[in-house]
Amino acid sequence: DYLRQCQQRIDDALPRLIGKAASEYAEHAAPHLERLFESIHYSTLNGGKRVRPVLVYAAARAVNPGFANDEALDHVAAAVECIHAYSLVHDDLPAMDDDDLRRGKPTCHIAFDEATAILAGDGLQSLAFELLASVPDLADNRRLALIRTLAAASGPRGMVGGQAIDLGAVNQSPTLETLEAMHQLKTGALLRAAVRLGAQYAGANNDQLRRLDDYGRAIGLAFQVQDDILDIEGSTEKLGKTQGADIARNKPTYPALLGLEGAKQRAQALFEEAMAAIANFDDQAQRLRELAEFIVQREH
Ligand code: GRG
Repeated sequence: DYLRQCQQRIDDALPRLIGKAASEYAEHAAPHLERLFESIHYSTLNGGKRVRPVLVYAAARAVNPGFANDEALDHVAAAVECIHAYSLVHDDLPAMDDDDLRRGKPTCHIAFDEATAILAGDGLQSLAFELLASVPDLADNRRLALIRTLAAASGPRGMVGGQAIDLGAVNQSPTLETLEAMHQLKTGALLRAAVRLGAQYAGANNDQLRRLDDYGRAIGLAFQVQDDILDIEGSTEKLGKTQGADIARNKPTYPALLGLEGAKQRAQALFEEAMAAIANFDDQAQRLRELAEFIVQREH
């Protein structure tokens, strides 16, 4: 129920927050600008589990439930989803994974064209930081901390760096350590940042931040392990993409290195690490516990 509630909340907030930017410019815009906004909407408002925004809401709630329902928190949740959407649009490009389908629909460069998809991703990235810079009623030092967290997690020391390692690893045989280092950055950094952003928004102290960071690191990696497992087991959602695409492209995966059972055990161990990290939080962290469970038990 909480997941659905938060998904609804971000699905309502995203068009409001991104649409605002579109309508601000559209009335003066040439058709090309409208096409750009259309591609941005197409890539952001087309479903998705919204795991990262839900983590933002749940982490804020764990630290201080008084902040969790703030409308301002929607800016933070939307910002992280914009970065996620941008990463998927660019990841699907011919120069990267060259995928035709995403969430069961044509990818952005198929529905529009490659140049538009590059711009949609670029635009979503900028929009994310515009959203953080304009979070209402927030002290400047806290706003700056949010911007730094998202920038570090999505840039070359985070997601972009992970993608670079991934590109370099195709047709190689990395060790488990290299695989984990890659995923910590590529997928893990943004999930971890989502937790941190919610916590920072709600004014977490250093001790809370450290524990939540440990939780975020563990579930960030668990998410990827589960993704690899689902890629092998072929969930219905994954049939939209080329099933087993990573394996077909000879990309390293957890089941390839650990076997399917070993990968499942790794996911379970990471789940337990996440739970231990927030063990001394009270009932307010219950949603984070449920989300950790969702991440390792999800079927798509
Ligand atoms: C191109 C800069 C750049 C980065 C790309 C995150 C990433 C880096 C690429 C995504 C590739 C991918 C499919 C990785 C597997 C794990 C993952 C992030 C899956 C997609 O996230 P979900 O399951 O997607 O949260 P939804 O559709 O639910 O939003």
